[in-house]
Amino acid sequence: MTTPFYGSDFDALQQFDPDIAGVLISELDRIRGGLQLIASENMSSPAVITALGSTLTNKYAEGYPGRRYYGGCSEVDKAETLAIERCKSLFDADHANVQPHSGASANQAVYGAFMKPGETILSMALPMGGHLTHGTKVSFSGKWFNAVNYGVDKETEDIDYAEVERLAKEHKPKIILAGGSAIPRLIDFEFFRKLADEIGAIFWVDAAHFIGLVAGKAIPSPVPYADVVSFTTHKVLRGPRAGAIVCKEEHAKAIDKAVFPMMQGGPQMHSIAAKAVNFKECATPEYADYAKQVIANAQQLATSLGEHGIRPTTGGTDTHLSLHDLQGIGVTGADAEKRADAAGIVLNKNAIPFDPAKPNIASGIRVGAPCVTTQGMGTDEMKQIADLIHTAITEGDGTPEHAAAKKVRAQVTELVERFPAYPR
Ligand code: DSN
Repeated sequence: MTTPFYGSDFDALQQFDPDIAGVLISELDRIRGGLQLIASENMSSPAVITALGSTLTNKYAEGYPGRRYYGGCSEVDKAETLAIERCKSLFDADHANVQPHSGASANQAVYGAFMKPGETILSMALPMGGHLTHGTKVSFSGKWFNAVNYGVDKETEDIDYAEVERLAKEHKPKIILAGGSAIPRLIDFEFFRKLADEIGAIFWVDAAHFIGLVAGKAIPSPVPYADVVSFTTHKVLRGPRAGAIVCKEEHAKAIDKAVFPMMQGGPQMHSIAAKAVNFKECATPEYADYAKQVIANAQQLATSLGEHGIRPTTGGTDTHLSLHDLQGIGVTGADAEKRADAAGIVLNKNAIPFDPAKPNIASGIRVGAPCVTTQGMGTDEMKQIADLIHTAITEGDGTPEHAAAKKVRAQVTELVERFPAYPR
């Protein structure tokens, strides 16, 4: 069959560059051959990947649709306009900017829109579940801005709302930020909105982790409450590896100027086209079912791991991920990650609240259900996966040759054959 589309010519790539072609094949084999439980990963659709592998990668289009600094933008303007309109409609937002290259770039633009160097932001501490770009000293955000951090309550392990309020009133930050990368529970957006109004701050939500659940109407949306919501498009949302921002109309100009020209140059038009495809996918009933199943699976996984003594912090999850304290079974996060990996289960070590261990060792693991749910697995499979994780991390030694790793790997293989990733 002939096609007017020019791209994704794998045979040509294989002929010209067998090294990189080999990497593409073996990465696909790796994805297909194991269980992917990294909470921030997913498996984007062939439609999204097709848009990514297109000639739109060639086009310079600095500016915005209808207002570009280059000629020849008629077609990419269509792609970006579709992405913007679909994004606004999906999240019922006043304004959308779909140009951020990543979550970190999106966050950079939010700082750029609202803050001057030296001003104060109130955000969640990284070891409590926050994110590098929320003011850590190693990131631009902590080098250029004054970050005051809140954490979680010692008893509930959920956001310490009393501390948030106390710090907000004491430090009067320019921005109050909610969101992070290891928060299993729903965030009380109404509380943050009221507090921000009380002290005259901007309320920003970094929804990168859970925005896919919002898109699928499986959890409440931050959009009606926040001044600005930044997110990535590749986590539960299942789009290309990139970022986006939605905001209230009054902030539209400031956000657009901060994304371009303040923080970025030419937008990645192939990625913007892939975002448009993804937003269309997310508006379907199938995606809504998927988002609900992600939560059901994450909850089952958290419960079943807890039954093995792998304690879920906060007692469980409302979202796509759970964070587990391994101290009860005497295994470090680093060892657990290595032992699971040796058995074909990919997850990550993670600091737990008030973690006594160093971050590169950690006392916990973070597990997420987006990938395995994309593969069609349900709660029965989550119970089995919890058993496999427990066996791998308590009996294995971190080598693939160990009997426990082999035993678990055989069951992982059987499971991924029944629920294949990217079916052939
Ligand atoms: N690194 C991502 C995560 O794994 O949560 C967040 O940026």
